[in-house]
Amino acid sequence: MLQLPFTFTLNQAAACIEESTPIVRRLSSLQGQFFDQAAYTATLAQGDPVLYQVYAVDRPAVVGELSSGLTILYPGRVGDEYFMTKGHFHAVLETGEVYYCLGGEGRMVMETPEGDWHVAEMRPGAVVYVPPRWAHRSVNVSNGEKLVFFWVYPAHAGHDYGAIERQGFRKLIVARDGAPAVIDNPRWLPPAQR
Ligand code: M6P
Ligand code: ZN
Repeated sequence: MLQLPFTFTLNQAAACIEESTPIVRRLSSLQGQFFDQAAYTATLAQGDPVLYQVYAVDRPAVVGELSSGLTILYPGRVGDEYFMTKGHFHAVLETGEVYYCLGGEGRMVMETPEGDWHVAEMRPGAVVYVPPRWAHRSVNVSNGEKLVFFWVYPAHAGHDYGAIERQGFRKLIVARDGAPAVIDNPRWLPPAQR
């Protein structure tokens, strides 16, 4: 069937896509992901804060289509660990993604199934290219600012949360002396030991 071109409005001042209703992810949906379990329980007990909102412009999950959208990741911490997205591999592993940072300061934590890892900086104007096979998670390391970024990926890629839900990413981003630092995740095991 003929696909018709269309336009949507990314409203940067309002940090939204005007035609889209956001998906809201709260702290409770990241159970087991923050390394300081006591801090997680304490933060959850004070209410279940919104960590991020995703304005998606979804397209049919077929080869050739592109889904895109805008994510707003709020500032905050659970213990020393900054607010972050769940993170995922693509269900179709051989698919990549592009992220264009519009506001705030963040890190993109990435890793492959073999355990290679990379941390990229996100700041306004930075475009992070996530190659096929790399899981990705965004982290807001700013001091009270929203991290805002636009993303595009192949619409048939899908999301695979399993491996990340089980043991998280190899690296964590935490505050050390007021600045973001990359540390090892003690729960992470190399592929041969899983
Ligand atoms: C990005 C995109 C989306 C994704 C969203 C939230 O902006 O990659 O596809 O859904 O982040 O991340 P997650 O699904 O890991 O919670
Ligand atoms: Zn993705």
